[in-house]
Amino acid sequence: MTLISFAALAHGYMLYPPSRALEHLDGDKKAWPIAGIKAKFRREPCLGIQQNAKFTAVDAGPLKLKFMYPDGANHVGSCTAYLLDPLNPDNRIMVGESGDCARSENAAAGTKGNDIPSHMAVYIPDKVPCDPSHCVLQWIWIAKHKSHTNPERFEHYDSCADLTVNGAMQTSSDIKNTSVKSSSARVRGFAGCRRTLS
Ligand SMILES: [Cu+2]
Repeated sequence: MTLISFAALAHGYMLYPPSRALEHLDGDKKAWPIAGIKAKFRREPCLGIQQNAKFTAVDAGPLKLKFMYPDGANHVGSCTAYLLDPLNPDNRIMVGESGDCARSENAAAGTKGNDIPSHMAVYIPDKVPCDPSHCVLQWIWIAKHKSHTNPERFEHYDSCADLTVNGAMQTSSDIKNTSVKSSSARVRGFAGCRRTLS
């Protein structure tokens, strides 16, 4: 194993919809993990970052998230996307899931120094847990270090993008119970809540 990305300071981030970190954080920091690595190499979770100056307008329906994985994208791992209410982030629904959102356009790991693009399909419903004039799309990536000296080490990432959802209406609280259940299942073993997007 020679392609070890151990010292890389950039890892992965959401390009579209443009994330808060992309807009407000300097340089590589937008791609840093939020957990699973020494404090000096991680950034704050995206819900704590200043919101986007301009919200991205999207339509209810299919949406393609785009990502960039700097430095060869040598991490793999599952990705989940949520739509949430920025005024009460516990009000959230899962809008998509991918077994490995870093590898949709490049099956193998890239070369150190190269940036690897990737994408993931989500579905924005027409009933949303937020005021459609301001929702947040949160992407969460649990990434494993394939060629690291400790292959069981996971790094946690997130990206938040502020959205306006056209053609949607806000729903009431019954959505909340569903989302709490699915998120605890995910934390237990990443095996819960297999919502299929067709
Ligand atoms: Cu990393």
